[in-house]
Amino acid sequence: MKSMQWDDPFLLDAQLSEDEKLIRDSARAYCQDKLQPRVIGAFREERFDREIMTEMGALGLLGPTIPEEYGGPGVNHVAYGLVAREVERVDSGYRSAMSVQSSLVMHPIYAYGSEEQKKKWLPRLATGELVGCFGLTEPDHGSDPGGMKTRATKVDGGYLLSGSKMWITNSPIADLAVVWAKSDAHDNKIKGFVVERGTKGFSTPKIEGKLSLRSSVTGEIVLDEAFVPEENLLPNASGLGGPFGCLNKARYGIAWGVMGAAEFCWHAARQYTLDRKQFGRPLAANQLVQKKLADMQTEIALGLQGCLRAGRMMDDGDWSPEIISLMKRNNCGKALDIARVARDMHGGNGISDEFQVIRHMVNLETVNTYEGTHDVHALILGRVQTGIQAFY
Ligand code: TGC
Ligand code: FAD
Repeated sequence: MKSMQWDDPFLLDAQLSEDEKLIRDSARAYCQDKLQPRVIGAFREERFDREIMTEMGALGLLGPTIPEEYGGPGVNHVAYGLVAREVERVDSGYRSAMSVQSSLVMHPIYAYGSEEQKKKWLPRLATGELVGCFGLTEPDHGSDPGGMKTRATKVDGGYLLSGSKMWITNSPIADLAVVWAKSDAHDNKIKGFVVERGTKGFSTPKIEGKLSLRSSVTGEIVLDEAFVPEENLLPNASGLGGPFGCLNKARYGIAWGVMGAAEFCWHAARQYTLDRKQFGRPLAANQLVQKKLADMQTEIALGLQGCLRAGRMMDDGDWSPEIISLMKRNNCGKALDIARVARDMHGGNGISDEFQVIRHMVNLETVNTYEGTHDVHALILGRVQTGIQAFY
C-alpha cells in the first residue's frame, strides 16, 4: 500500500505516454515562463498581446490535432487537452485565444474545406501568422443558433453576407473569420464562409468593459453586404452540424482547460491556508478549511480522470457529443465553485489581482456560459436519457 500523491491522486501522469508528457511539459514551461509574468498586467489593462499567437505557433500549440501536411503537429486529443490545461492554469482568456484558433477556425477549414482552402490557410494559422475567429452567436440568438438571422445571398461569383455576430473571441484582431449564415442558394441551410480582413462591408468592433476574460479580446462581426467569393465557401458543411462539429472539439478542450484554472485555485488556497495563521495556528489546521481542500482535490481528480477517458474515446473514434457535454458542464461548474471557495479562503487578499484567484473566478463565469451554458448542456444530457426535447 502506498500513501496518496495528494496533488495527483489517480496518478494521471502514469497514464500518459512519453510523447504526451513531453508536450505537456513544454507547454507548461512556456505558460509559466512567458504567459504567467504578463497576465496580471494584461487583465488590468484589458489587453491581448498579439505576439502570443506567434509564440504559441512556434511551439506547435495551435491546431495540435491538425496533420503535419497542413502545418499542424498532428498530435492526439489527449495531448491537446493537456496543453489546454496548462494554458488555462495561467488564464482562461489565453486558452480561449488558443482554442478558437485551433478548434473553431483550423478545425472547420480542415474538416469542411477544399484541398485549396486547407493549403492556403492552415499552415499560416498554425504558425500564428494569421489569426482567425468564429462567428456563430448573434445578438438575438445565443443558445439557439438555429434561429440565426445572418444571410448569404447568391450573386455572380460568390455571396453577399448580411447580419451581425456578437461576443466573438479574437474578432477585432482576426485576419479571417469563419462565419455561419443561412444561404439562399442552399435551401436556406446554414453554411460556413471564410471572410477575409479587408472585405468591404466587414467590420469587427471591439466589445469594451468586460469584467471577465479581460486578457482575451472580444468583438462583434458586422456584415453589410460583404462579398465572399465562391472559393471561400466551406463546401463540406451543411446545417447546424457544421458549427456543432467544431464546438465538440472546443468544448472538449475547455473541459481540460478549466481543470488547470481549478488546480491553480486549489493549490493557491492550500498554500495560503498553510501559511496564514489566525487564532494562533494555520488556517489549514481547521476542519472547515480541510473539508474545502478535500472537496477541491476530489472534484479535480475526478474531473481530470473524466477528461482523460473522453480524450482516449476521441482518439479511438468512440465518443459522442453528449460525453463532451457531460465533461464540459461538470468541469466548468466545478471549477467555478472551486474558484469561488478559493477566493473566500484568501479572505480580503482574495479580492486582490496579485493573488489571482479572483481573476480565475470571474473568467470562469464566462467559460461556464460560452460554448453552451451549464443549463443548455443539462438539457442535452436530459434529452439523451429521456428522448424528450426540453429546449422549447
Ligand atoms: P438540434 O436539433 O439538437 O441539432 C441540429 C443539427 O445539429 C446536429 N448536432 C450536432 N452535430 C455534431 N455535434 C453536436 N454536438 C451536435 N449537436 C447537434 C444534429 O444532429 C442536427 O443535425 P441534422 O442533420 O439532423 O440537422 O439543434 P437545436 O437547434 O435543437 O439546438 C440544440 C442545442 C441547444 C443543443 C444547441 O443549439 C446548442 O448547443 N446551443 C448552445 C450554443 C453554443 O454552444 N454556442 C457556442 C458559440 S461559439 C462559442 O461560444 C465560442 S467561445 C470560444 C472561446 O473563446 O474559447
Ligand atoms: P442566452 O442564450 O440568452 O441564455 C441566457 C440564460 O438563459 C442562460 O442562463 C441560459 O442557460 C438560459 N437558457 C437559454 N435557453 C434556455 C432553455 N431552453 N432552457 C433553460 N434555460 C435556458 N460565440 C461565438 O459564436 N464565437 C465566439 O468566439 C464566442 N466567444 C465568446 C466570448 C465571450 C467572452 C462570451 C461571454 C461569449 C462568447 N460567445 C461566442 C457567445 C456564447 O457562446 C454565448 O454567450 C452563449 O452561447 C450563451 O448565449 P447568450 O449569451 O445569448 O445567452
